[in-house]
Amino acid sequence: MKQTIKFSFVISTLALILSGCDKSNVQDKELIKSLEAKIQTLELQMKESKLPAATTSNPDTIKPLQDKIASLEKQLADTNAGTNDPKTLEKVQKLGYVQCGVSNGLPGFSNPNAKGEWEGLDVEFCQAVAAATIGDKTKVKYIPLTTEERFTALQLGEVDVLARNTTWTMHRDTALGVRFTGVNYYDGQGFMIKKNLGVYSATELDSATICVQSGTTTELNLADYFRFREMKYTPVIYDTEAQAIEGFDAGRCDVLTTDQSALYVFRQSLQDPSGAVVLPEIISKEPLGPVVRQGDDQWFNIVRWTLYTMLAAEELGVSSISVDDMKNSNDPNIRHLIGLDGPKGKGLGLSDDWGYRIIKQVGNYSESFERTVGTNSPFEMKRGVNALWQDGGIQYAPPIR
Ligand SMILES: N[C@@H](CCC(=O)N[C@@H](CS)C(=O)NCC(=O)O)C(=O)O
Repeated sequence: MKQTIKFSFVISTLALILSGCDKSNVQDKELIKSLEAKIQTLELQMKESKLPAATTSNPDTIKPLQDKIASLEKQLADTNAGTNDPKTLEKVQKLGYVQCGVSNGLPGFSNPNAKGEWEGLDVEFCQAVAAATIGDKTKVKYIPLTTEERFTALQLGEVDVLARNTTWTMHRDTALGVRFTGVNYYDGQGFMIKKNLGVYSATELDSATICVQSGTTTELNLADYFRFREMKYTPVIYDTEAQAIEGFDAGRCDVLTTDQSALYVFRQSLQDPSGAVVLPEIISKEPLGPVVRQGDDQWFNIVRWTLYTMLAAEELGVSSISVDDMKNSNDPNIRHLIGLDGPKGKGLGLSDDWGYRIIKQVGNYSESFERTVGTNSPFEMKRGVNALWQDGGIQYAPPIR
């Protein structure tokens, strides 16, 4: 009884803080939503009387909530102090490098290799932006960011572009002072389980303990999925994916959930990869793409059309190897792509060969995909929906003309 009162007190205190936050025009409602999801889960557990007695007074349960509130308050203060520099291109060219926000380490997307060099699909996208704007793909400063830090870092100008397996959602695109420029990987949320759990479908996960990373769409989708199906689960929430994987590997949860591409990557880092399996269900849409600050249309256009240039180059069969020969091409689309004919670079504030530089130095989308996550990488991911529209996928670039 005493524990129930204490638990109710925690919930009502959190609710009070959250409603207070709402009134003060909080930008990051996403954090609030994740707190609300957590509260709902806790309430559900209490209602069902399934909450282990130790959990209510366990600081491990309360601490993540307190940390989230502190992080929310800091973001509020930071956002109010934040400035929106409308001249990102000028700043980047003056500095001589692009500040690119990446993950702390997600092999295939953004991860330092044995030599400490960053590599991956998102990393190559940062390099493409540097090739377009500075003329040298190596001129990138990689800034690793946690899921919780990423939007604040962008808002505050600590990074010029965020290329960090970040899902494009309406809330993020409209309420956080940031804008998504496109999708460089169409993903979806999945579940990985230990084989000995004897489960073959996500629909059998009632009462499971699930490791999940905080500040992600993953956490929110998880709460929705279980609530909608009237299933129960116990979340084990971590700040970084490394901790979540370790928790899963050490048996602190039955299930690990995140973007499905990442599950296949993480599976390889387990002590016994063959003892874990990724379930077939995809429970959400996770279109991952590069993000910029709101308020600088020129920079938004540069980042967006960098992605489209890589896609259009694949569509037109122009690669890092063939691009020099293509200077002799009579194909009007190729001539537009590499800046021989209009629209050239003026509208973006760049020199006319900006597209050529991206393709020559980094390559087209297919080259980058296969090298980092696809058939020429250890991950061997199929293009699937990330194939071009003409090959049965949904990747599509508007005309460059
Ligand atoms: N796409 C989701 C999830 C992003 C996410 O956090 N993914 C994890 C696992 S794929 C991650 O980036 N881990 C690496 C890290 O924490 O640095 C989102 O945007 O919220």
